[in-house]
Amino acid sequence: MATKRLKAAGPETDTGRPQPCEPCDALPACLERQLRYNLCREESRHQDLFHALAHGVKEQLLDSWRETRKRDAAGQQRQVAYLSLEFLMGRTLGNALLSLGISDDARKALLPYSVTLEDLESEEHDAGLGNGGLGRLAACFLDSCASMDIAATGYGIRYEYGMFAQKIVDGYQIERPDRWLKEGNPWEVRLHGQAVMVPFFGHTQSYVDRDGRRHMQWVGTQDVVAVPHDMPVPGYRNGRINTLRLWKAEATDDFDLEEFNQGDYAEAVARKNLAEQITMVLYPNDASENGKELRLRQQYFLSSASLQDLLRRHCARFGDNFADFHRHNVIQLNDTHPAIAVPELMRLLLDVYCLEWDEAWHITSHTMAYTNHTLLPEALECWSVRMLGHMLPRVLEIIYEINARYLDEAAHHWPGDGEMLARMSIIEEGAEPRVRMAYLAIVASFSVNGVAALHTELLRRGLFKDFHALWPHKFNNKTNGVTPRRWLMNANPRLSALIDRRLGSAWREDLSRLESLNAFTSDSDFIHAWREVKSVNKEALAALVERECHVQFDTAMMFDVQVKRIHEYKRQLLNILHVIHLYQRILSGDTHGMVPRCVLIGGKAAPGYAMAKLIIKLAGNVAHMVNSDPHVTPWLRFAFLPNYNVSAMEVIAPGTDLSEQISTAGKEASGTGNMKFMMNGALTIGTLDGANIEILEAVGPDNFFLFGLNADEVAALKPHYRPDEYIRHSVALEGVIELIRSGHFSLQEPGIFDPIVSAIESPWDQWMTAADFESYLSAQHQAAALYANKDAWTLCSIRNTAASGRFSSDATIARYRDEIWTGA
Ligand code: B1N
Repeated sequence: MATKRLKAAGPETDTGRPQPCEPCDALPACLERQLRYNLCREESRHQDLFHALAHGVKEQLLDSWRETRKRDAAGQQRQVAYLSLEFLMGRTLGNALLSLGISDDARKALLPYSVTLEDLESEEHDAGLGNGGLGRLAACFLDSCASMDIAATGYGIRYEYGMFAQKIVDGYQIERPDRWLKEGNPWEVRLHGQAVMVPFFGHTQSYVDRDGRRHMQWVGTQDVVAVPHDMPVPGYRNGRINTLRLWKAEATDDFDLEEFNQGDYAEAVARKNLAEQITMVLYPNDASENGKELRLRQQYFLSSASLQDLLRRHCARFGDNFADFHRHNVIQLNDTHPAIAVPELMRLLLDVYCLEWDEAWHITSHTMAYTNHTLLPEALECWSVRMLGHMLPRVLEIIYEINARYLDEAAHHWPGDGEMLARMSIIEEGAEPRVRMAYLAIVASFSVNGVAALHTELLRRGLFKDFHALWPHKFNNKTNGVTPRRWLMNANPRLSALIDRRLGSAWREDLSRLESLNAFTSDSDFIHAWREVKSVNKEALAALVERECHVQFDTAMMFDVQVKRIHEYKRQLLNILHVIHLYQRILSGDTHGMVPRCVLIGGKAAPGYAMAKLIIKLAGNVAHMVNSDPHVTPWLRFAFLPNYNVSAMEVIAPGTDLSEQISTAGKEASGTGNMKFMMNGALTIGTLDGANIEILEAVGPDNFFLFGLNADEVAALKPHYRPDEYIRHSVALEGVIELIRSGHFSLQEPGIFDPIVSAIESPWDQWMTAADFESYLSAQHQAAALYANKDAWTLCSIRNTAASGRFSSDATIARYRDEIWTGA
């Protein structure tokens, strides 16, 4: 049998480590002991001190962590397994101290070492195990589950190399490997005793058991060991410590004996590498499919290891009785990336635990819930049948069986409609047949959700409309949210303290209470204090920009910011065109109605995405021209921030005045950066896309700069889009395009921006940059006019924070809990 169940786990602690400290008055002693006995250093670098403190804080967690595990193992709560190829956790220290309520103790403990807590916090490497919004959402959800006392486990991959580090050389993006583990990860606990085996390759065969029942088995497999590395996820001051379980791939010790005996010992050992490749690197593509064999191996590795873990826990409590498995467990699939878990759960129930098909299907289809995160066709995963048949032969057989049975059901609904059935089949037929992973996920899930109201509506009306006709009850919306612990309390302690002074601290447990801030909008002291906080936060952001971009931002100017992955649909280009337009106006002496601005763009391009990389180059070249002209800089400064990541955002969001959320309507499923900015009192300039629509609704049109076509208008315009007409009717756009075409920004490399000009002018430009340009300009004009009135702007800023409560991920998770996870 391929799937061996390894021996039961030993005690879940790091053996050989010093005993846990007494609660916090012992933190100083604990720190000293860590330095002396664990790190063996007396003279310490900041990095050593960080490790000592982190180990000390982890010790403080261990007891509660164990108790949480014990409580959940015996409890009645349905347990959530959140399966995701990405968890973009960022740093842990500040968040852990906040949740445990021991930040002040940590500060005190550091006094003898003449370093600040902030110094040490900045020593921690970001856990960059994700690309962007999808991975960060998983991290926010874990934080909310722990804080809301929900028994949830995150299951992911412990990539050796996380999201690449971005360097900018001569204006071009260069990718550098992110060896985030090189100095060790103080938070993780390796649990070799709970390793499981994941099978690959081999073939299937049938056999008849003693009772005459026919079964399938998967034999001749090459197995890879999955070793769990657990990270603590502390709840906010509630004693719960949940777990993020990250799997690392290792080779089995029993390598090929024959090879061994033939003297190929070294070869056999060297082959370990093949297995260990699986968890080597995160694929750096955001919102596009990877299609690589190694990526499928990662997906199956995560899915199989996590399911074996769940089944083992279930057996430890209920023996081989699976009838109630779905009442005790729910599996939330973070997009289709772990959707191979559907046939894998069937396989384990059928082949390992010997259930009948109907029972196994009942359990699987009452356990799985699927979240869709994008409508972009290039991101919809399809795996070649050939590849699946080779790598996971038994899994492919099960997919075919699921499809056959489901198509029978669909045929009852649409009798005789063969075309419809071909369209809805999990298998896409053709020269190279493929498995449509989204269809597989929908068929097997009791819940299918989108991530913002518009996005869910477009799923129902468009991409999944046939499935919606068949199973309307499965479809539901869960608008994204962000955790206020990281994104307000920890990132913006000054604003948090100001809010505490006015509202008391109850908002920290219930973010909807921020609405009470609206009562202070005629209190001039408060307005003044609010502006002061923003100003100090802008200084911190200006220092970051100075350090990383060597551009001076002036806090008296408006800080206008767009940070997110670089993608054509997000339209960083539209932002750059606006900068060029301002630049032209300033040079021509027309500054009427302008306010001085500092524009910041940051984000990574997928390494193979040439147009996104060219947009970065354009930003850099425009920034160079803008910043080196002393006639321009009193009005306009422009910087591209390299290596945008979670930690950078913790400085950026609090210091931003204007948040750019300017995607082509219908393309951004939700967005979550938009929520972080709003929470920190930025005003949004944005289209009617994703969660922007709900932000606008929450804060009101007077506190939001709306522009552009809506999703229906974009769809209607598509067949007759004529950008040349928009350009002809816009003096501003014509001027901007001519300036780029003239080579003004590419004197060293003539013609390099031709593809950008062609894209804007193309009738096939899906992102319709030209169509929205004039409307964007007038929204920017309104933003400038409001900014000129400091008090009016500050009032809007307060109203944005006040209305941000509904975008707490606690509110989102409450709905997942009440509408998806409770029941069965
Ligand atoms: O998921 C976020 C949303 O807020 C964003 O609007 C959405 O673009 C993002 C393949 C993706 N959708 N799809 C991905 C990531 C990695 C990958 O390999 C697709 N990311 C999103 C959270 O809901």
